[in-house]
Amino acid sequence: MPRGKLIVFEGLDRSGKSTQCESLVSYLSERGLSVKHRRFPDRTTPIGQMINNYLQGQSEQEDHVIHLLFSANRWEAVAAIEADINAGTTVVIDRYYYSGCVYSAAKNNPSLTLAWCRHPEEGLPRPDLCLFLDISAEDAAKRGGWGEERYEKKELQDRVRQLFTDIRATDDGSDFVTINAGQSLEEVEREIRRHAESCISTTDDASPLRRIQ
Ligand code: 2DT
Ligand code: MG
Repeated sequence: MPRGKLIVFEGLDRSGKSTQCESLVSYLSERGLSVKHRRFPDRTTPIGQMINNYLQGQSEQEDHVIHLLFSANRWEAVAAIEADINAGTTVVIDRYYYSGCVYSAAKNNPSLTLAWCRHPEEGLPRPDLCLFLDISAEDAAKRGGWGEERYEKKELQDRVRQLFTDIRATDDGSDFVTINAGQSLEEVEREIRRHAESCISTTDDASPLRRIQ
């Protein structure tokens, strides 16, 4: 049986990730593929609840500590993700380790560099495809604005967008596709489907899932 693929969505808050992620999952399921939808942070686990309290301003965490909790929240899901992929299920994830690196590095804490932030992510399954929904912080804010969560502020979102560019340049980057998220919902959807279909048909089934190195 061909293995499933690992497809992730990345982007700023309000870039349309969640909508497009759901749309892709329905589209692939309707085509008869076995698909599972996940999101990070996964707020349902005990670690995820700590992250949720922090994001909602109900608790404080030292910058390195919250960074490691976000990473731990991915590591606690790895066995299940790998089991799905090995069983032929494609896993589509709303945010992954790129968010993990860039949101922490955007805090401008001198001892929380992008390189430092990336270390705990090494060894995680590498996505077959990362769909980066690119939008400026200004345009994202026009979409009904951000909510009340901790990182939903223009200055931080501006740095996050720049860091997504930086990490793409220094990372492997072969899985990374930038999509102009300022287009209509239908245009964005069409591009995503095209990339996902090409990933599903071209990823060599004999090749195992790679790791983040
Ligand atoms: P959502 O808006 O998607 O629920 O995310 N974040 C996310 C991090 O700082 N590190 C991570 O590893 C991940 C996955 C991005 C909530 C916020 O959490 C940030 C926005
Ligand atoms: Mg959000």
